[in-house]
Amino acid sequence: MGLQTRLLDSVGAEVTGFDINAPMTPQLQAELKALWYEHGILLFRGQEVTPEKQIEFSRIFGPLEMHPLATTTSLDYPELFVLENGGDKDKYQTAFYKGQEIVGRLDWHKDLHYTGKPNHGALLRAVVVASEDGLTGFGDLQKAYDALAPALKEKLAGLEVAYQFNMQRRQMRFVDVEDYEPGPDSPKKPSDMGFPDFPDAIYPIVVQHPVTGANLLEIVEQFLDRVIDPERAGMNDSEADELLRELVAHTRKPEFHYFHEWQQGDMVLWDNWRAMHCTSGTKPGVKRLINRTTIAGDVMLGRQLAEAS
Ligand SMILES: O=C(O)CCC(=O)C(=O)O
Ligand SMILES: [Fe+2]
Repeated sequence: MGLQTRLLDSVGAEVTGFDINAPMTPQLQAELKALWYEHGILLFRGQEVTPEKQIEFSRIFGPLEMHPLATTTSLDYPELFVLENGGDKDKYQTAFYKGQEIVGRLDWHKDLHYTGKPNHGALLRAVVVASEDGLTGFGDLQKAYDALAPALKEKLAGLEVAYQFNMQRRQMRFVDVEDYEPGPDSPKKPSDMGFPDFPDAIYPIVVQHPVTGANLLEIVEQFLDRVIDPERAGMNDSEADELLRELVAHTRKPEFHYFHEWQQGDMVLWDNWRAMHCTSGTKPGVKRLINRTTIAGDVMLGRQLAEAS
């Protein structure tokens, strides 16, 4: 058969010559894994996927992680995490952006980043494609690092940042909250969503990818809070905030992004150590269903500051 790739807009690649129902020989598995590390984001189109096939295919990339929230996993397949818009959980995910009511929008993030041990990757498969909107965006933080000016790379070496887990978007320091209003049922504290609380997670601003060794810019705007001991680099707190604003603006550049518009039969696999992601959300009432499998992270990329009080 032979796999081919076609580069997506700026980052990631579409894999063609692939059929999820064909035998996964050891050679094919090795090729797929190599492409995942090479591109960070892989798109497969026109696939006939069952839950069993999705789970089996995802295991090529590593052991799967079960999500701790029973409410979001499939009853029949604990490995499947179900993301749904247009159902009875919409009210918890509804908010207002520039006066528009939107369900399920998520800022740039990495999954489980707030634990210091993000999962290694995930695979999304469209079960029901939204009639409009419902895009998933991916941002390549390896390309973002590579594109930094040499002097800035030097300044970042050895610096650390803290991420503060928070349910309230208004309290996140680096997301864009202008013209944002939470919905009446937006969660206020982790227990509203059945989540435990988490202590701050600390990361080097430049992390080395555990497998490829590539430098990654570990700046993800959701939960980003502060530089640790900025005086070590000769900065006061406001200069450190300014640096973070500059870095967040850098990660928002379209040249590091791919926004996926879903079609039936699509699967997207990403490396959650290397790439951040976000979702546009949908208008209220629009049906959208995605099944996610999660490849467990077996490496601490960051650390936890202390136990949550
Ligand atoms: O619904 C999506 O497009 C992706 C949601 C997400 O952030 C995730 O699956 O981790
Ligand atoms: Fe996510």
